[in-house]
Amino acid sequence: MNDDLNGLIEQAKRVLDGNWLGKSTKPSPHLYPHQWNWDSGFISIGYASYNQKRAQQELSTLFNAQWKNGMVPQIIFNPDALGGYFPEPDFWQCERSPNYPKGVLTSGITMPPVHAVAALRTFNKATDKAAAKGWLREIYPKILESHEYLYRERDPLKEGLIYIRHPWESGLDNSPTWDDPLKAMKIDRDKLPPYERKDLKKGIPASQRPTDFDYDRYVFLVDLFRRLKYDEHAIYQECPFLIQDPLFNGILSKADEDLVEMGKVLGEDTKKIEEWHQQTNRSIRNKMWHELHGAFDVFDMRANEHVGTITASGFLPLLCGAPTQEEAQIMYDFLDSNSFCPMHDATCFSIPNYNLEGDYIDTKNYWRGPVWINTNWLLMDGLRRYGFNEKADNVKHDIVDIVRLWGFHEYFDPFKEKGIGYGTDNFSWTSALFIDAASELLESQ
Ligand code: 9WN
Repeated sequence: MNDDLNGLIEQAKRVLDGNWLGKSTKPSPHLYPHQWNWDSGFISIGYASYNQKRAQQELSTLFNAQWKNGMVPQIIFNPDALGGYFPEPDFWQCERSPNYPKGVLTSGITMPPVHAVAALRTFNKATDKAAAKGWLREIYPKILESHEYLYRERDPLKEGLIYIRHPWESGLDNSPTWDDPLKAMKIDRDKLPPYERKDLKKGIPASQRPTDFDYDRYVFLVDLFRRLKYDEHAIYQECPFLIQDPLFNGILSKADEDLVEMGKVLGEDTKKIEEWHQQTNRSIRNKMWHELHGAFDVFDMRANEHVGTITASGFLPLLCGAPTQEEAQIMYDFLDSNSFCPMHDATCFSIPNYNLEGDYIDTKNYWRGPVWINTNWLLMDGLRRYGFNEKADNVKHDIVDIVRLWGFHEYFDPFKEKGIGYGTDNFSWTSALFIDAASELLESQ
């Protein structure tokens, strides 16, 4: 078993080497040929356990593309790989914004802010602490600025809750949660700018990707942003998709906590960040708790109501300590039920991204039911925070086993009998987080 795991860790490192672009890592060889925001966070967590220099470089390269208003873009385009993905810089037209940074090519939206979590982990794993502290001093103010951007520009009600304005910002593009908000958007297909999907030309079945209905709405939103020159105030007035998401806010609040830790290492005043964390936790608890479902739910700011479609994202606030112990227990009972694959059930892997008994379950379609390693890695920490250690260990073992059995895929079928991974192969965050989880397992033996 140990030989097996050591061999697989070496294989995972080779996947990351293959996706290494010189200063950052692309998510996969063909489907995603550029640098992605939260992917880089997860990738650096993998590097942190064996290559401190790369872990730092991954995050530093991402923050070199930070916008002047502090936003960390969703994609930093690789100029040598243009033409293989949609949408690319010619479509985003981000130069219309006065905030667009010089010398880089980026998209005009952001993603869940995992970077403080990744940076703290990178620092904590460093053996040469003095050198790592030098890097921390450089990255800390940049991550702080990115949180400032979110609280300043994306929290109009000053609740400590950030809204996302595009499903791509959630990182969970076609989650069933977005179905109703996307359906409620009134768009005129004839007025959409012409576009061609590239994702369906990479050998992945269309049934495992978002639909054309989804893409029309993704494109509508990008077109709106560029017409509004990426002005956040104007976007807030006009954007039909404005969502407060428990995954995004749960990660932000955890990242606040880790930013405070980083600030303390550097002797900085962290009072403001502590207040952000407290307020975000309070508001997640007060505004996002769904009594009926026993989990946190997305709040649609346009419809002014909960969406009511619970996915595994509804458990993410365990990570930042938002729920009370009593609420956490209610969530746990739901999470460890047939809905999300209970422990000791030999037929499935935990934790599928969407309720296995839900109305829209599709276990091979992207964010509509498969198991994803990144969200599970975060949930593992959330479970541990509330003392659900056996379940956390179960999630860790499943991360390792699913990769051992089916390889470094992007996402996986939750049912063991299917025996299959989906999406692209040689996926970077699957490899990186496998390295992290498998190394910890080996160390604990
Ligand atoms: C759009 C890169 C990204 C991930 C997202 C995942 C997918 C992109 C796409 O790939 O989204 O951002 O083109 O489908 O949904 O979480 O960051 O791996």
